[in-house]
Amino acid sequence: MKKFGVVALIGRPNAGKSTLLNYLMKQKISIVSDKPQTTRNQIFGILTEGETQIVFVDLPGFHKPMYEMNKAMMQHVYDNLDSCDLILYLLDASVPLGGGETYLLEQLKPRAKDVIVALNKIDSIKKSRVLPLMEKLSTEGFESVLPVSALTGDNVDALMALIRERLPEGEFQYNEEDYTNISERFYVSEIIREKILQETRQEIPYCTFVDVRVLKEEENHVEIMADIAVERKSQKPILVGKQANMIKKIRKMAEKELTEYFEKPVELELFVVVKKNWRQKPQFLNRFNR
Ligand SMILES: Nc1nc2c(ncn2[C@@H]2O[C@H](COP(=O)(O)OP(=O)(O)OP(=O)(O)O)[C@@H](O)[C@H]2O)c(=O)[nH]1
Ligand SMILES: [Mg+2]
Repeated sequence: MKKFGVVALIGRPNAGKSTLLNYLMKQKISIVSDKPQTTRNQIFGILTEGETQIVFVDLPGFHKPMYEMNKAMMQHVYDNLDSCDLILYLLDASVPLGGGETYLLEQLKPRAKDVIVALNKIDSIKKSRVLPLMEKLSTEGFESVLPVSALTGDNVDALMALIRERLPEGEFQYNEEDYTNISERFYVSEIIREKILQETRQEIPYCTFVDVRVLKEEENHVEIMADIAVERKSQKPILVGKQANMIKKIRKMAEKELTEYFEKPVELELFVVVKKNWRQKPQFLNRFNR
């Protein structure tokens, strides 16, 4: 008897959804950073093991949208909440329960029976904090609650067992060798964006957008040219840095990781361009399948 199901990863920004996706998939699919709102699209990790196929959908963190871009991000969340078979709700147990989290909990209550709650980051907290949280969630109607660490993998096996058990019966919807919905070009743009997120601060991580214009894989090397768009002229010198130090560092870091990914030397050229207020223009989003 085959099982197939779509599991949506829902949670506040920074809860560890992408970290967990990568852990479950045993490979990097989705970028991670210590800044909120890292993930902007819906990114599938398709896990086929024996008679079971699970589509984990990594999603943007649940937040109040201020720009058109953020509205599109939240639309992915709502679409998946409606259509998925199971909701894997990641709650960062290392920070106090805030207003945003409580709001999200309320949104999930009507589907509480389809929700598995993963109390994440237990590697960084005292055990005594977990029990009261579990009790609170259970009084709110969430029956399946598991403390985990997406970073160390602690208890993730138990989480997987629970997911498998709750998965509906059904035929596989993807080929067994498929493991994601994103294109190589999109992955490359995300790796570059990850380095920007790691290296820059204040508004720069949020106002940048990466567009890979050239991706040419030759026999012995890979040539990549990418634009990094910022929203205003004044942001350009910040991203470039003194004597171009910032952009050079971003390039080196991305080149290193992409060289490992392609298993051959990568030459990366980055161009910082201004695309005025692009976050208000939805056409810049959803380019991940080309
Ligand atoms: N200590 C600890 N840190 C974690 C754990 N899981 C994730 N993190 C860290 O939390 C931060 C956010 O992780 P992400 O996986 O990017 O979080 P996300 O939920 O995908 O965030 P958005 O894409 O912004 O919604 C990163 O610095 C991770 O290293 C965990 O189990 N323990
Ligand atoms: Mg993420």
